[in-house]
Amino acid sequence: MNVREAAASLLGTVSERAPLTESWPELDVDTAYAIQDEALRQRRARGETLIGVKLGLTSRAKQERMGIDAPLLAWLTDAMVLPAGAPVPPLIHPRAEPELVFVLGRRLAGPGVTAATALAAVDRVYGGIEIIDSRYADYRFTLPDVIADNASSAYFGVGPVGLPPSTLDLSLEATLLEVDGQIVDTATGAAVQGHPAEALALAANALGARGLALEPGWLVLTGGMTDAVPLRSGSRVAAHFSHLGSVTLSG
Ligand code: 0L1
Ligand code: MG
Repeated sequence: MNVREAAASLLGTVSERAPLTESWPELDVDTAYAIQDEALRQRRARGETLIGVKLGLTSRAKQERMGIDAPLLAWLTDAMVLPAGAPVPPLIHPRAEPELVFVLGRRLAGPGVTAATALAAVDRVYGGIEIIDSRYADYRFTLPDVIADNASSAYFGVGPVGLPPSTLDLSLEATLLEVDGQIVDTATGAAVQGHPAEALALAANALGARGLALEPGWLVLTGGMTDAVPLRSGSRVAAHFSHLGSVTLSG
């Protein structure tokens, strides 16, 4: 299998499959990002627009659950955005996680980006929910597998309140994650690399190493604050933020 075939095969997957590394054991992280980039190229060729990036595995809760201790990046397109309250389209085995979402006012290009310079490039911060849906059976994968799978990305919704980041302490911004009326988990922004601006700087520097940058107007999902929870059909998941309002999606 080559990069183009792997990207097409992942994009065409609609039910659980084996990890790429079972048949391609030498697949490395750089090649996995090349597969991710090729899948983005194929999605753009069919009409999707690139609108930003997401980070995954930026919190200890997520890293411990997935058994991988390295954050990773993936692409966001307009086809992944869900309006508030919207039903999540049928997926393989969706999970939901609350995230802090930046909208960039200025271009941010690594290397050398710090949390402070990253935050200065942010126009607004929002609360959000990401819906992940690994194409791999039981969410079992290696780091190259999950990178090639665009970090399990499926959909996301962004909340109604966007604030300039200077108006709140994002390390203290709290979320309550609710499923069908029960609070199932809580976290603050400090769960995301100590401060979500650290995750933003990480994204800018990682893209910089690949000759890329975060562009003005892009969204950046900074990573699940809590572990992800399964989203069952007919179920309703909400993330309530202390200053950024609430976001609700339905399975
Ligand atoms: O949870 C996973 O499927 C691992 C990839 C990272 C996804 C995320 O944190 O958004
Ligand atoms: Mg996420």
